[in-house]
Amino acid sequence: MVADSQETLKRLAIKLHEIDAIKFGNFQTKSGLQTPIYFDLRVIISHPDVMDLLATLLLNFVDEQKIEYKHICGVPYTALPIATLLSIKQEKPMLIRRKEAKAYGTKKLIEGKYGAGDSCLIIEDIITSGSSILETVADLRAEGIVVNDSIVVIDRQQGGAANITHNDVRVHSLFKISEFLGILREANRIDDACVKEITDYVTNNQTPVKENEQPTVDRTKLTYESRLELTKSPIAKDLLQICISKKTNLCLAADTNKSVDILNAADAAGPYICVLKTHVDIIDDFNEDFVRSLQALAKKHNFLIMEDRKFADIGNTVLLQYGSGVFSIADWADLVTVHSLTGPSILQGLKNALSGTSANRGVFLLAELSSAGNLITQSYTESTMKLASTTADADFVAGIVCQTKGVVQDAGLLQLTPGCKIDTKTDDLGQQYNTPAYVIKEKGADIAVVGRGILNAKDIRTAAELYRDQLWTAYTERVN
Ligand code: BMP
Repeated sequence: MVADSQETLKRLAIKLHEIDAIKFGNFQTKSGLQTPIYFDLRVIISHPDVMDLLATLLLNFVDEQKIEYKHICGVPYTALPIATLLSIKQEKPMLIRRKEAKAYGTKKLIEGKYGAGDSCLIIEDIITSGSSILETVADLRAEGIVVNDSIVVIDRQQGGAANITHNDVRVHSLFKISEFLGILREANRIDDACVKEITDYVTNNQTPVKENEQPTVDRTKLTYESRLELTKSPIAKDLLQICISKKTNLCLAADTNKSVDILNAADAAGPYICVLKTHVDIIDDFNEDFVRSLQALAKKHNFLIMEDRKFADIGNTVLLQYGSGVFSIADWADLVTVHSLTGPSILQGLKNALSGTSANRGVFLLAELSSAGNLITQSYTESTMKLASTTADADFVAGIVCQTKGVVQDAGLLQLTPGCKIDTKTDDLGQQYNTPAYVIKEKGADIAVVGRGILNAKDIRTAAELYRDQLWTAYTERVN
């Protein structure tokens, strides 16, 4: 804090002592423990001058800490008036978290106007264990609201801040209890024995860090618009933008052997797809011209190109496979598919191949397969998801290829699901199909892959339009 603020901070500490917002003695906490110091900031509502002082301090504090946020939410109840003050001074809209959902009407837990993906700053008066802040964070996050920062007036230094940080929320405290005691001691309001008693109490009454208890947002209920803010991958953002602007969640698997057939399919289906997926190693006449023509069509119709390469080797080999060779995939494919089998090094290897590329690139990790009798186990799927959530290359992971709703919980990752056909259940080589509505609603796909359902139709354009319509309708019904 700058010198001016330091003086105001001291004034506030002394004022709080004067109005009995801090008491020394023997008190019982919410959890039944004895404490020699008790903060009751509720009393400040009876002292507009203290409220004003606090508001000024918080305003400066938010600016100094350079905290960026769209909404502000006080932890009920004591922090509600404090949040209101800041909301008015900063001209930022408030949110209120109800302690219980209403039994009637909207049944909403969060009051106020917001969208999923919006950021929110939390305000709290005191932290001890951090659990009250975390309850509020949990309810906000369940609505898709992004919570990265919290401000507390007083941190009792009993482990609450570590608990909150552990849940990915930064804690900015106006006072730590030690600073607070220092100010009161300097003003001769308390003696050394009191400072020692409280310091010992704090040291001996620490809350252990609880394991991450974040609830998961139901990704499948969120719109593509709201997911834009939640993804860490720039290419996933690009893809979502395309889905939104073209109203399509259809990926065409252009699995034919002749480049001219792929280009014709791309031009015909182009207006209705968000991604065109290739297997370049099945093309008889693959060449540079084909790639440039496909890129031109991608530009014309605004879709991304995914090479379904299913990389599965050690880091160094995939680096070479991705960045060089006849196909030079990294040059032209916006997205590629990758098996997680090798572990984190496969992502590092692939990323290293991109050193000369400035365009957005990303991968879809395979967590499940659509073919009957495939050998992927539940534990492999879970390990794949763990890799996706813990990798240092999270900005590189656009999504997951899988078949089951619930595999992808992180709303920042896109679920791509192949095995979609309107009128057939299987082919004669183990492929398993489901209808567009089933793939989106029951399997939880964000994007469905359709190959032969479109390619073998009499008219590719009409078939692509039909699949697009059914998939998009299923998505709009899912989120409403
Ligand atoms: P089709 O709709 O014609 O069955 O094509 C499905 C496409 O999706 C193929 O390109 C296939 O390689 C791919 N795919 C799949 O079918 N199942 C998976 O689990 C993963 C895939 O990439």
